[in-house]
Amino acid sequence: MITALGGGVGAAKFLEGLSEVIGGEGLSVVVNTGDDIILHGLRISPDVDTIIYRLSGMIDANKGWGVRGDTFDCLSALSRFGSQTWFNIGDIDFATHLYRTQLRQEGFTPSQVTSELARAFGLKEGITVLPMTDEDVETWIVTDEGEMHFQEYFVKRKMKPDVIKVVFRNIERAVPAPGVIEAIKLARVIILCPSNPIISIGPILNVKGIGEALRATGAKIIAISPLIGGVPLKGPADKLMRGLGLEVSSAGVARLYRDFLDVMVIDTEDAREAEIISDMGIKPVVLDTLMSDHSRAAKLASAVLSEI
Ligand code: FO1
Repeated sequence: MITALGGGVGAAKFLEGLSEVIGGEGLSVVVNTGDDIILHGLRISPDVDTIIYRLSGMIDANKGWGVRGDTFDCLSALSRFGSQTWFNIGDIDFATHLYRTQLRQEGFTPSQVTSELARAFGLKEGITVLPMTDEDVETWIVTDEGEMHFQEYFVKRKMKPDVIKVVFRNIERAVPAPGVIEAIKLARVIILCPSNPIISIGPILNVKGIGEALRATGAKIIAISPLIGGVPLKGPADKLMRGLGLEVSSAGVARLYRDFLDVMVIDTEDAREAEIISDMGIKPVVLDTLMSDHSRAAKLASAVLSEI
């Protein structure tokens, strides 16, 4: 069995490629839920939904999130009431949030809801999507302009404020969702997807017990850097790393994972960082990591698996 950890557009793209090359082998995906937000009274879980939409072939590939061909009538109708419309929720996407909220109100846990959504969207047998925890955790960014939810910093404020600190609210209460520790223990290989190390992988590693499980597992652990030429294709990884005083490079990402990481995949543009990674006791692997379409994502996934 393969277990992947991740969240965001890069992770979803990679997982689509991975799902094509694993044949009949099982795949468990542990997903960040720190990006979750309540808007219009609805529970939105962007990283879970982005992965489910991608693996079910429904993703809007241009944006990398949301549903292909979705319309935005509900959102524009909401603007009549003065509701906040900076977070672009499409009409089909709204249905997912309505259903999730309904199930949560009926007492179902985030993992039960996620498994129901994966079933409803027809995910391939053998693929299990697990939220990192059943607790409600929220990533907040402390900036020079005040503290704000990650989505407000990223989508509404377009990453303009300077980052001072990142806080995972309620993380102290979070325990791994059912199946997460087993997925880490029983895996043959664990892949940290090309995701933001601070706000996508960071919350997962901060859930009590997950770091210990990664250090204890017999599985080979391999990470793919989300940076190409030292910058992310999308999202604020560089701004967050810089704000937290970390070195913005693939070697800087490897350093964050060094206490459990066996292999670090970096892009050909960052090949000169291989030696620094090797000096950390981590095997560097240089590959073309640009996933401009799904055949390139599948090629990357296949190259990653051949390193095990
Ligand atoms: N990303 C944006 O850049 N702008 C949006 O308006 C936006 C809306 C949105 C709605 C539902 C959803 O599931 C994801 C959405 N995203 C949007 C993506 C999301 O902000 C990020 O990709 C992740 O949270 C980062 O991992």
